[in-house]
Amino acid sequence: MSSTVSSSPRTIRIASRKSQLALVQTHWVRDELQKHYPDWTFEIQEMSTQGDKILDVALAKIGDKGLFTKELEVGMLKGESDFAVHSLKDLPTRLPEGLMLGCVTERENPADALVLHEKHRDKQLATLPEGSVIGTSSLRRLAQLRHHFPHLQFKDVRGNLNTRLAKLEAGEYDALILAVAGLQRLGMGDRVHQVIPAEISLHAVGQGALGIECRTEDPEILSLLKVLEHTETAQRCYAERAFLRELEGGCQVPIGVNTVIADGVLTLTGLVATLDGKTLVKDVVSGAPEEAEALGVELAQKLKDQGAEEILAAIFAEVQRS
Ligand code: DPM
Repeated sequence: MSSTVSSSPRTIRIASRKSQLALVQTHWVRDELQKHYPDWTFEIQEMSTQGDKILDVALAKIGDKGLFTKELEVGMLKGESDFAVHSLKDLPTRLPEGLMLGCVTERENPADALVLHEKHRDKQLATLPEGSVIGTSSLRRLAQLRHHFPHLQFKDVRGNLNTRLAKLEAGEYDALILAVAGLQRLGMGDRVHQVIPAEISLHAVGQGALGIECRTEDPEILSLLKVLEHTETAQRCYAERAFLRELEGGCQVPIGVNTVIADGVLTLTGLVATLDGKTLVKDVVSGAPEEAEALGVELAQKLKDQGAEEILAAIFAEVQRS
């Protein structure tokens, strides 16, 4: 396969955030590429982003304009690195001029997980005691879980996975909601007490997949990355991202999705919710996986027809005020 890359071996610089999860993901990408291109050299450049530094402000309030990606993007545009590895769900749907999503890797379980405090270990969302405090800073998780479990309370939580788990152990929360994929990649899959089904909570756009961002005008890097592309995941994620882009939603909005490809048909489910969980606008489209982006746009239009834009505008105003 390395025949697609024409020039002689050189040194490739990969930009990554410094968090433990980001580094596990970037090392995986590096190791896979090294297997395909044994004569090339791959170096990892570790960086902090704004999102890693600001830990005392609710995520929803900071907004989403490349919170976890901007510093990496600036480095690529200056030619200091060749590509950047992200959790796809943290990559904005509109990228800076000159950069593109060059590769989407095979997705892990995209669902969310319930992680309980030891004292609740036999419980599930439905059976947690009245008033239990659930830690999440995702408006998407908050809105959908409030809808199904009005007996629970929700409280913001920030910081990396280990910080969050320490806060859970210290008793600040009765449970956390975290992505199954992140826990699994860090070897903490055994902390998952309940995988939350799609009927209860739709996952975030791109959740569970890695997105590799690179320069638009860099065909050599683009063809190098193609060995890691997973076509089905990419089609699903292109549909999800087109849906989110069309709703002008950043990553910090109560928008959830689910995608399935079966018998050559891509089915995309999407939802927009109010923060009190009282209104969920949800619909489904399906069609050819090759038409992924058009399906995303079609679903966004269906939800707009049902009032999605008004819901999102009201939430934006509310978050800015609070
Ligand atoms: C985004 C959200 C969260 C992350 C919002 C959402 C979760 C924030 C929170 C856009 N990015 O999901 O509705 O609950 O406080 C993030 C995680 C991963 C990538 C961690 C997680 C790992 C999983 C993956 C943070 N970004 O969601 O538990 O690769 O998809």
